[in-house]
Amino acid sequence: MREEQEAESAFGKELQRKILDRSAHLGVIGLGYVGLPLAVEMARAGFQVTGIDIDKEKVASINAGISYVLDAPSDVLRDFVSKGKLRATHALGAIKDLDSVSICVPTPLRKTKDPDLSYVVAAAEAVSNNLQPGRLVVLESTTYPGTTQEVVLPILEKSGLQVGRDFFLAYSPERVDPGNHTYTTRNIPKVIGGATPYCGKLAALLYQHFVGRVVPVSSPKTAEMVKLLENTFRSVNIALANEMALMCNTFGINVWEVIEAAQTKPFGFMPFYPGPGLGGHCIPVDPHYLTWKAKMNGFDPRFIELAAQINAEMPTFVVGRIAEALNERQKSLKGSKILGLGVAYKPNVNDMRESPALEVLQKLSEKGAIVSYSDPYVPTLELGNRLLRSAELTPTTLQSMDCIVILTNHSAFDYTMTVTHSPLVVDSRNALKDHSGSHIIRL
Ligand code: SAJ
Repeated sequence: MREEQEAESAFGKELQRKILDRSAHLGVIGLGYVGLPLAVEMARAGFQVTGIDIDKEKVASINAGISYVLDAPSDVLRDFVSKGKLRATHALGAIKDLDSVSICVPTPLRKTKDPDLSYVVAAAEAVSNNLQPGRLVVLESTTYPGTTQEVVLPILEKSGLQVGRDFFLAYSPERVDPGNHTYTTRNIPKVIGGATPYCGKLAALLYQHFVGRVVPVSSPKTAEMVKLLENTFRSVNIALANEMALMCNTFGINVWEVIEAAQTKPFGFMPFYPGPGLGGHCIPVDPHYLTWKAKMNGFDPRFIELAAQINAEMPTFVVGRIAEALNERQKSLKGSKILGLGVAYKPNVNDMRESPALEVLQKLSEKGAIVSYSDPYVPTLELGNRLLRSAELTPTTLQSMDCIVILTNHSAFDYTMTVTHSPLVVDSRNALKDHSGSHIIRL
């Protein structure tokens, strides 16, 4: 036993030395909104960094010092690239030379709403094929509890190397909030769970060089569950806000006024807001990873699934409110000209992934409405088999519509002009909280 422990510490000590003297060559697989800022922070901490991505355009862009990620500005990226501290490649063989690899690849859902780990498995296979003794592997992609130990670890041990002795494995959930300038990769606390205590120690030793605070937990599956709690917490609370909106609608109560007043409670309350549904690549997806695994373990996560159902109903509810409002004005949905104001999944971003605005516009179109949209962040939009272009927001455009529906409340919009020149506005985001008028219909 003593000898084996020595073997472990021999490889571990070598890695520790390289981390402490910053001679370690660090790698990041997946150079998106998580991986690229992480690679930049590693380079900023003084390490040699190699980013790996299958997208040759991303690789070329990085090596030209041109960033495509808001949170990793080009001037910062260019500085590290020009100094030779950061480079990108699509060659998986580069993994062989790396002392650590952080895996930051997508974990989407299949059409069946089941987890799609194909990117994680591909990355783990690539690491396994190039694994050398003394290496550290950290999975960062959001996934269900058990992925690191049940899926990734067996793949890595196909190399013949043993975790905790020959190589080291940990899970550390990404917590990036794209476009958030207050909380960044560098100052967001980082939860880390090692496949063995020593793995966790080594991963924490490395990460504390480029994140402000490391939060060690007892295992990878604990760390995986932490992230899913964080995002499922949002999903169920947004669902509560949405159900309150549906209820207030039957009571003739302004749900936004209720939430604003409830928010004056200085403790024990946190505001969430109703809307046209859940968008983005995290909140609509992550709870499905958790519920899928729970059901595999024979547990029925009724509450979380019900929340997802309520959120999924919101696009239909918004379409219903538009139909009611037009009907009050002796108009039908069919043939009415309806403009969607804001289509990105949340304010002031250009990200369309899972945006509920798409579903609202698609449903309106299917019911025969003549649909258009205006969003300064989204120049074109595929709706079914049509390609729409963002309309310029002018008084003439607004006056030519039968209804405007506010789906995403970008700060850039001129809401006074919208209220003044629109014949009817359905506001699903309380963007018009400072305006009044019988032609304003709130969720
Ligand atoms: N939404 C509501 N009502 C709310 C809050 C959000 O309808 O009260 C909608 C948004 O419009 C959007 C969706 O939910 O369509 C998701 O919004 P989000 O605010 O959760 O933003 P995301 O998807 O960018 O979530 C990310 C997450 N970050 C990570 O997973 C690392 C999440 O954990 C963050 O808490 C969140 O950003 C944040 O706080 O901004």
